[in-house]
Amino acid sequence: MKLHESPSPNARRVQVFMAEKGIDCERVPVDIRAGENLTPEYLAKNPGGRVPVLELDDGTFIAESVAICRYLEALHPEPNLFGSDPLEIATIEMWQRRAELNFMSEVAGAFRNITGFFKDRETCVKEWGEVCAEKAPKALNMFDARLAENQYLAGDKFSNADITLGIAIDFARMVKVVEVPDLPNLSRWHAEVSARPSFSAE
Ligand SMILES: N[C@@H](CCC(=O)N[C@@H](CS)C(=O)NCC(=O)O)C(=O)O
Repeated sequence: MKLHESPSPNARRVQVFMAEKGIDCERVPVDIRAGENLTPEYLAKNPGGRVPVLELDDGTFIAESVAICRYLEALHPEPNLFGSDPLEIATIEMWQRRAELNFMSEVAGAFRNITGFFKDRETCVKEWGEVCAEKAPKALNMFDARLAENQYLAGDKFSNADITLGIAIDFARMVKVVEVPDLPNLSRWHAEVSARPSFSAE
């Protein structure tokens, strides 16, 4: 098994997930800045042209960070990160999707459109980036309220939802295009998840 990756938030979601599970595999660096992910060779692995991609020993390719993590969870069910009973599975999925759709996607929209980081391959609209940058911090209030009553997003158990939001916040802080407000419950939770050894994994 090989993980095609780059220093990027979506690849990091798989890196942290694997570290939580104690899984390791060969890593294949992909230089997305130089457009290695857009070559015909790479597009044959993932027609979506993004990282990460997991290559299986039989030559199968799995793209999409959540699909990769679900595959790994099915192979290595413990520690469980996607839930183990119907309600827990749905709760983790709900918070995972909220983290991805309401915050991570907005941060990505702000980053891509304001900085023009990928302007060699897409049209960047600065005004749209600014709309995303304005929406992203507002979404954090929903997570802060949830974390006032719960240790983790899905309840008392660390899950894939925490990985998505934690990494999206780290990325927002790193690229500095989205303000991350200092909300008390979110800050308490972020300090806790950041202290997990998996959050330092590469
Ligand atoms: N939904 C995909 C998103 C993957 C994605 O957007 N990856 C970024 C890095 S974080 C990428 O490959 N960007 C290169 C590009 O846009 O050309 C997933 O979860 O894996």
